[in-house]
Amino acid sequence: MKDRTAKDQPDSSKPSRRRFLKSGAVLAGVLGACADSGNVSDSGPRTLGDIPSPYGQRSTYEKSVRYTHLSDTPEAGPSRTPLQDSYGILTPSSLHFERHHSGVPTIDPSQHHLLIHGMVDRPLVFTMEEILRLPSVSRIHFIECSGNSGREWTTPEPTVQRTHGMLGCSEWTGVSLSLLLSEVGVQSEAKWIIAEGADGCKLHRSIPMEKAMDNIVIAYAQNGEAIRPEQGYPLRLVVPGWEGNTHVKWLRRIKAVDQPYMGREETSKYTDLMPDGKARQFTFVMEAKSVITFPSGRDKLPGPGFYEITGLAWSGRGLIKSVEISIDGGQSWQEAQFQEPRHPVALTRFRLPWRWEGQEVTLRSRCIDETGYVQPSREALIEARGLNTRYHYNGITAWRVSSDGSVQNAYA
Ligand SMILES: Nc1nc2c(c(=O)[nH]1)N[C@H]1C(S)=C(S)[C@@H](COP(=O)(O)O)O[C@H]1N2
Ligand SMILES: [Mo]
Repeated sequence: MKDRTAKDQPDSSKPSRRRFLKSGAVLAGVLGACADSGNVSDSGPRTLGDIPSPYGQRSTYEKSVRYTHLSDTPEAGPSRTPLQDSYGILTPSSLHFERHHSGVPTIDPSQHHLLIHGMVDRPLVFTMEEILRLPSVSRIHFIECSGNSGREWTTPEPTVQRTHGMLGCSEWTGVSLSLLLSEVGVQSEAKWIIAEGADGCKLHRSIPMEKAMDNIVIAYAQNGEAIRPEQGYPLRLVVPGWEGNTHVKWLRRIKAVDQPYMGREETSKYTDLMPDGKARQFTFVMEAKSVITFPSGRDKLPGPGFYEITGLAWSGRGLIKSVEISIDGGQSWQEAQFQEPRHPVALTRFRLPWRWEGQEVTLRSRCIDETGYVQPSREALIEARGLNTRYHYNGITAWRVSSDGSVQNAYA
């Protein structure tokens, strides 16, 4: 059985939960399949195990991995988080999706610098040692590539790792960008910053000064240790709630300027071509989205009985306020329970106990964020935005459970 803390327990005052408990013997299907304890032998050899090791490894029995589908330019290809195997809200750093435009550079932190210049009173160069001495902040935030779920517009994919895996959530630690900007003294004509990475393509993005002064973190740590090379070692931007591309990795330069640079990543890429032929630009915020991670595409339910439907919801605009689940093709919806505490602009775990009777069903999740924004259906999203773009897909996902227990993307 899973170990649950008191906080993690569903709120028993919720009517849906009460109804469910009243229906009785909910765990019968699961517990019936467990061997009775009389069959467990205690006569195995009493040998010594392994000695302590300097850096941890997971059990050799655990096989969950990032998914990659590499092209002719593998250094530019993404890898995807195995969301189907995820628990709770944090993504293990070793399984966090990767997206690089020119491969992962190897950077010696003793040689790395961060330059802040442009329209500022006192341009400064920081060494890593200096950055590590400054006041720090830690925050839990998701990062989602705006190309995540991009194939759901036209050619939906079979598994949740492939539909939603360009998504991760970590505890990020670093220095507030606003602190460094106040140290250098930003001039009043400076309306944007350009953030630049130290990788081969020197990836750069223009970010409005208002956001730069708000809540951006210059992060050097992820989940309690130094950021991994794939995630931007030794320094990256974390831009809460904004599309992944703005979270510039291997950060080496910030320039205060009076207008956006119109670089590749904000003109040719990461713009959204609308049905009328005009493109939306600087669509930074990742709108509310949710997906059921179990059961999900290519799972196979062993038979009728108890299951916990679970998944993730998130919004670039703050807290997730509610998640509803439909098991009847979108006709009726019931409230899921949250893992608490919830964090703004972070993955939020939801759960709903469910008894599958063995019939064909279609499972959907729909979230609402604290601004009142409701995750749209796939049909409504396509109606509003057309099919010209691959970015910012946040429509509802539907998983069809067939009577043999196999699960498929209902839109595939
Ligand atoms: N310097 C640099 N920063 C970068 C990129 C890059 O190629 N180079 N890719 C961006 C994109 S498109 C995304 S979605 C995120 C992915 O972050 P991750 O690889 O840590 O998951 O990093 C962004 N930052
Ligand atoms: Mo991205």
